[in-house]
Amino acid sequence: MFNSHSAIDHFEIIAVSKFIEYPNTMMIRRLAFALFLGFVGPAQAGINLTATDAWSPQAPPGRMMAGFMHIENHGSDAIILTHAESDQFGRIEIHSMRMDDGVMRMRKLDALEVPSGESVELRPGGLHLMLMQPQGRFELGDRFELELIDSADNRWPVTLEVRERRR
Ligand SMILES: [Cu+2]
Repeated sequence: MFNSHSAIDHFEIIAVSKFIEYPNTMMIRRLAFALFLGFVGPAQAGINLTATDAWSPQAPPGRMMAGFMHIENHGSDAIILTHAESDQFGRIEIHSMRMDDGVMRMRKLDALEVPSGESVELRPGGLHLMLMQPQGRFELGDRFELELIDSADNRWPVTLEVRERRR
């Protein structure tokens, strides 16, 4: 339902829904202003993660796919991502990749820390999401959603776009 929006829109929507319960019109007004500016400023301590430029290289139908994105922690606390979930995939893991005797090897990470104020790059040849057991076919330009999940079970929806595999 948010397909026409960029991934960052989702975070703003989630961030607002977390704070909107407070019966504090000042805070709501401040949030509305932050939204107008396009970001939620440091006035809100705590949890504020964004994932931008999220994409997945096109893969043959039924094969595992990879997810790449730029993740940034704007909050005051470190965030420890543990995995992701999507109704489009049976299972999603966080993987690292390294050269071992001339062979690229992937390893499942149980924790990927994004320190406060820092960012982490998921990119070809490096850290990535391993999207296992795809439930459907994905064509170039298709979009699908997943949720990044941290050790406290906070969830951040991300929309990934299927793009051409980079050479
Ligand atoms: Cu992998």
